[in-house]
Amino acid sequence: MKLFYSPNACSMAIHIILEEIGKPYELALVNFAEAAQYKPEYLAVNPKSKVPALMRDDGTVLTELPAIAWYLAKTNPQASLLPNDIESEARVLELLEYMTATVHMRGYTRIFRTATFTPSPADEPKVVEAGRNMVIHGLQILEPVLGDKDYLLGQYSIADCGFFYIVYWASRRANIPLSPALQAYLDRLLARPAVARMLASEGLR
Ligand SMILES: N[C@@H](CCC(=O)N[C@@H](CS)C(=O)NCC(=O)O)C(=O)O
Repeated sequence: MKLFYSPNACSMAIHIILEEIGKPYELALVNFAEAAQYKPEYLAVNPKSKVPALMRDDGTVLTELPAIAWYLAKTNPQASLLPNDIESEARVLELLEYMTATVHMRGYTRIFRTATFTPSPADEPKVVEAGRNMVIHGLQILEPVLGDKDYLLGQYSIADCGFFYIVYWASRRANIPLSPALQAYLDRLLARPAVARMLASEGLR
């Protein structure tokens, strides 16, 4: 299996899952600094120009973070990354969808890719503010799901692998303060060996 990734991108969620599973896999860097995601070599892998993309051993490619996460968890039940009942699976997918489609796409993307949301540089501060408010709202929605548990569903799951980059970016990229409960959650995830290996591999800390 080969993961197409970019350091400090949302592909880190899948990178963590692969580390948790512990089977051999390859990493393929998609260098955003060189706009590699728009070049023919990568378009042949993922015409959507996005990471993550997972190439399976038969050469087929799976895209979209929640779908890849679910696929890896289901095909590696020994890793116990997805509870084995339909209600929990639906809740995990509900969480991953909210993180990626709303908090990431509607929130963080406004903060990190501001110019794509307005033709007017004068409007950019307002776009950033709207993005920050969406992220803060997302964290307010997700914090009570965590409650006083160690992980979102109680047991560690792909939902936590997905939530990692949402809280990590708040802390490390967007300067959005975390509540004590979310800071403790981030610290708990940072202490996991699989997360530490992913960070080291991507040159992060
Ligand atoms: N809906 C996609 C979103 C993936 C996404 O937006 N990835 C970003 C990195 S965090 C990306 O590849 N951006 C490259 C670009 O837009 O040029 C998913 O869930 O996988």
